[in-house]
Amino acid sequence: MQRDSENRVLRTYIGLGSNLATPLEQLRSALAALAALPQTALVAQSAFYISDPLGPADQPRYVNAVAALDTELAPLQLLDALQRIELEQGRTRKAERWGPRTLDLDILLFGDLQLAEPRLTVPHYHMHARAFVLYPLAEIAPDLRLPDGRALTELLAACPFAGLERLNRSETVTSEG
Ligand code: A4P
Ligand code: MG
Repeated sequence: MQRDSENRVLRTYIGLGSNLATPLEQLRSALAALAALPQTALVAQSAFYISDPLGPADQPRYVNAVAALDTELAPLQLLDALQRIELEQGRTRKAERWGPRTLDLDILLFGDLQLAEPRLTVPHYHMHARAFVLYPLAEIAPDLRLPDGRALTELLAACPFAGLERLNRSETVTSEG
């Protein structure tokens, strides 16, 4: 069971991304699946953001969001659960790095833990420089600090909003990308 030094359940932040097979629906399903995880509560979710693809440019734009969970799962148990949700939503892993996907669920932060295990690096290795992670994260955790002490506000100041488009709650995306 994951508790901090004051015996509180740990807060973790999950990055959600999709650019295939009606991305907005993929993210909505994924949020429902996160809310249904055992020993876990979905406590906040950002708006959805359309973002230019990072990596190969010949792929649709992404929809991204960030969710906050309070969980008693261990980090690797949570990773297993996220990978099950990815598979249930049709994720196939291809050789191409940063290629298109129906659903990607990344553990951005897990309390104040810093992990470098073969299957899991936390904080997520590129989160500090990705607008499609930092802006949605700031919506739900504006005062956040990374385990190394850096404030989210500092990271945002160095990361332009360029290539991002925030959707209003009522907007829908009707086609891929
Ligand atoms: N892994 C290690 N640390 C973590 C973590 N913190 N969270 C391992 C989740 N997984 C973690 O991931 C490969 C392996 O990383 C997993 O088996 C796990 O054990 P993957 O999901 O199979 O592959 P991937 O996602 O293609 O690889 P990678 O390098 O994690 O890619 P990213 O960083 O997730 O980037 N552009 C836009 N606009 N929006 C996006 O969301 N996403 C990507 C993928 C590329 N371009 C994008 C977006
Ligand atoms: Mg990933």
